[in-house]
This record gives sequence, C-alpha cells and structure tokens, in this order.
Amino acid sequence: MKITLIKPSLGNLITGYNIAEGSMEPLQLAIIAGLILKPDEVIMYDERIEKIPFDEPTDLVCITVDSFSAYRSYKISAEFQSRGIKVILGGMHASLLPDEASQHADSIVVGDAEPVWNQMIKDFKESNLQKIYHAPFGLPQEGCFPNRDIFKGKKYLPVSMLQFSRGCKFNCSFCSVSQFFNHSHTCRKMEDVLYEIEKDKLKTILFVDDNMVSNKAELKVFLKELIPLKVKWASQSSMDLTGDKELMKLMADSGCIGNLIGFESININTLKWFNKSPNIKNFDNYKKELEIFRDYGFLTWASFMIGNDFDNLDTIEKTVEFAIKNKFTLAFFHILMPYPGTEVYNQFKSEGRLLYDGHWWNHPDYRYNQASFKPKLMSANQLSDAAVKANKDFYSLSSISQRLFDGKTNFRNLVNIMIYSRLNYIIRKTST
Ligand code: B12
Ligand code: SF4
Repeated sequence: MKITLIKPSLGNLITGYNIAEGSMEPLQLAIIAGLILKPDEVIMYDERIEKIPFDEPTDLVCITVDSFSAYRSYKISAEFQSRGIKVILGGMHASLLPDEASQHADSIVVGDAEPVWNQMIKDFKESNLQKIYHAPFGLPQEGCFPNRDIFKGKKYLPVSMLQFSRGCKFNCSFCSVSQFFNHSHTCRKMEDVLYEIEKDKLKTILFVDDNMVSNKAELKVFLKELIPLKVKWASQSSMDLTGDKELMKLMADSGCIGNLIGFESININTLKWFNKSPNIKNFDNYKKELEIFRDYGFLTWASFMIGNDFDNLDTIEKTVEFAIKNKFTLAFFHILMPYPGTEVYNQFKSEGRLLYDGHWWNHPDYRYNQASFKPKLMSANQLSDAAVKANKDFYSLSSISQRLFDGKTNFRNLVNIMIYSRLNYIIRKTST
C-alpha cells in the first residue's frame, strides 16, 4: 500500500509574489510518516517547492490543511478523487471547520493524527473508512516520533522543526491557536524531545511551539537538560518572558539565538482590542523589553498585525519606522485576518464587514496577503497595498544596512551576521 502526503501551496498568489524560496520542513507530515509502519509505503510532496505528480500511482492521499491553503487543498483533493483515489484531510482548518472540509474529502480528522491513525488505516484497508475521526485533543502522544526521511533531497532551509509544547495560555482575539486549543497549553514528555534531538542529530532547531514560554517552570527544567546537547535554537515566545531573568539566562545558555515575538501593534488601544495580555502590562512602547532582549543578544523576529480598527495609513507607516529604528532582525507586517472561529471573525461577521462572502479561505477570487474584510479607517485595497509597501520599506537596502549595525544582536558575531544576511536576502527577494 502506498500513502502520499501533501503540503499544499498557497494557490494563486498576487502577481510577482513568490514565497517558495525559504520554505521549511512540514513537521506534521513527518509525524504522520512516523506513524506508518512500513517507511517505504510513504512519499511526500510539498507543493510550495515542487509539483504534485497527480498521475503517480498511489492508494491513499493525506493533505494537511490550514485556512490560508484551504482553497488549494480542496482543489488538490478533487484532482485525486477524480482519479478514484481516496483523500483524507486534517490539520488546523479541517479541525476548525469539519463540515466544510468533509465536503472535499472521503474522510477528515479533527485534532491530532496520532490517536486515530491506526484505526483509520485499518478502516481504509477494510473499505470501511469513516467520514470523520475525532482525535482526543491534547498533547503529542508519548513515543511518537517524526520520520524526517521524507524531507531528504528537498530544498528546505537548513533548520529542523521540533515540538516541545502545544497551545498557549493566552486568549488573543485574532488567534486560531487559542480557539483550537481552548487557551490550554501542554508540554511534550521531555525525555521524548531530548531523545528526538539525539536520534535525528538535530543541531539547528526551530521549536514550532505556539508559545514556547507559556509554561515557564516546565520550560526551565527542559532547558537545563538541553544545555549539554549544544544545539542552536529559535522559537515563538510571548513578550512576558523578559520579566524572568532566570529563564532568559537558561535560554541563552541552551543555545537560543532568537525569538519570533508577536508585537502586533505599537498602539495600546489595539493591544487591548486584541486582548494581547502579555504585551499590555506596564506598556511603555516595548522600551524595557527590547533592551532586555538586546542585553541577552537574542535576535528578534517581530510580528505586527496591521489593519485593525485603530490603524490608518499613517499608523502603519509609523509601525514600520518603529521596526526599523529598533533594528529588528526581521519584521512581518501581516494583514489582520479573520480566521474562522476567532473573536475577530465573529465581530466582523456581526458587523457585516467580511468580504468574499464571509469565507475568504475558500473563495476563488481571494489571494494570499489581501485584506478580506472592510477596515474602519481605510479601504480593503488600501490595506492590501499598505502591507506590500510596509514589507518593501522594511526590506529596502537602506533599511537592511541600517538594521545590520547593532553590535548586541545582528552584528554581534559572524553567525548572527550570516543569519541576518541570509534571511533578509530571502525575504527581500520574495517580498519586494
Ligand atoms: C511553525 C508555524 C509556522 C512556520 C512554518 C514552518 C513550516 N514548516 O513551514 C512559519 C513561521 C513559516 C509560519 C508561517 C505562516 N503561518 Co504559521 N504556524 C506555525 C505553527 C506555530 C506550528 C505549526 C506546526 O508545525 N505544528 C506542529 C504540528 C505537528 O502540528 P499540526 O500542524 O497541528 O499537526 C497535527 C494535527 O493538526 C494533525 N494534522 C495536521 N495535518 C494533518 C493531515 C492529516 C491528513 C491528518 C490525518 C492529521 C493532520 O496531526 C498533526 C500531528 O499531531 C502554527 C500553530 C499551530 N499550532 O498549528 C502556526 C499557524 C499554522 N500559522 C498560521 C499562519 C496564519 C501563518 C502565516 C499565514 C502567517 C502570515 N500571515 O504570513 C504563514 C503562512 C506561510 C505559508 N506559506 O505556509 C496560523 C494559521 C491559522 C489557520 N486557521 O490556518 C497558525 C495556526 C498560527 C495561529 N496563531 O493562528 N507558520
Ligand atoms: S500569545 Fe500568541 S499564540 Fe498565544 S493566544 Fe496570543 S497570538 Fe495566540
């Protein structure tokens, strides 16, 4: 039996916007591959970096679906189904909107693959595949390890994805994670994580945790064990980690090179509207926090959410200026997206502000990185253009050279200079 795993691309993009370069390994597919008992039965195609050979013989197709790739995922599913091949969908979007996803697949999984995989494959082999499988929700199962062989020969960034924990204790109004995990956070068994690092000889790691520092006490125990393994790592963390000096030191000692931090906005009213609680306490426009990050030498990948109800074109420009002035290693200016099930989605829906018939993720006219709602203080087109301009300005040559010269972070040592240059080069190439 042959199983084909698929990571879909984003489908049609706005002309000239190419995001293929700089793709990273899709960990969820390696986890599924790890559940397949005979490794030679599985093959993976990542449409972000290669074409899917629809006519290659296979028995079963499994597609991982996020909201931003839902439309494309359904198209891929239809292609295989038209060839008589059964398709299973899973992932964040299929779990958030099971009724919609079910219409585009033979079966779907709500939740994690691990607990239901064996039963599902047994059912498939007995021609008894159920329409929907509900996985008990929670932490990654003990003793389940990804099969990273599926990544061999594919051009990914030289960094390994790894999971320490899932979920986040906060409840930001735009975030699918808080919805999906119901504001809960669970850590994986520490021995499993350490074993996985050693077994697969991981050296440069991106922890794909939603918020690595959500449970600081457990993280500290883990980091103490991580120190002897001498890895380099980065992750996503909430701003409140700066208040814990012991944690900051353990992060530095265990090889942390930087963090993706959700700044979201430089306006306190927006932060309150987003319910972005880790950023709100003693808000001083991040001055204190940024100094602490710099003192520990951490690179900062700053994420901003633009187009909220307090943003106009001027505040978006000021946000970009803030990011350049603070010499962030990278910054992302994401258009606020009403993801299904989130508070932001429900609010825009009740106010009649959703575009694309209220389901941008499954609309033929929607393109990645376009506004999908009516902003309050500008038009949707102005917001889409402002996002493109924000990226162009932040990744302009003058901004890149200005930001490089920070002796505490980007210019701290040769490794940091190389990371800074490579990442800025890739993003400049794909976003300008
Ligand atoms: C790491 C990450 C990234 C990395 C991607 C790394 C990579 N490999 O490519 C980076 C930083 C690049 C990134 C980018 C983006 N991301 Co992101 N990302 C994540 C994050 C934090 C973890 C994903 C992950 O690897 N999880 C670990 C795996 C093992 O868990 P999993 O995916 O849930 O899979 C399990 C189950 O869902 C299930 N499953 C999954 N697929 C399938 C398939 C089948 C068939 C079955 C049976 C089961 C199954 O079983 C799996 C194993 O347990 C998630 C948050 C999250 N919790 O999902 C956000 C998340 C997926 N990202 C999100 C977004 C919005 C984006 C961006 C669009 C941001 C932006 N505005 O540009 C971009 C998109 C870029 C792109 N082209 O893909 C949103 C998506 C919301 C939504 N409703 O879809 C999330 C949920 C974050 C959030 N806070 O809301 N992201
Ligand atoms: S802190 Fe980050 S992961 Fe947690 S709920 Fe807010 S946006 Fe989501």
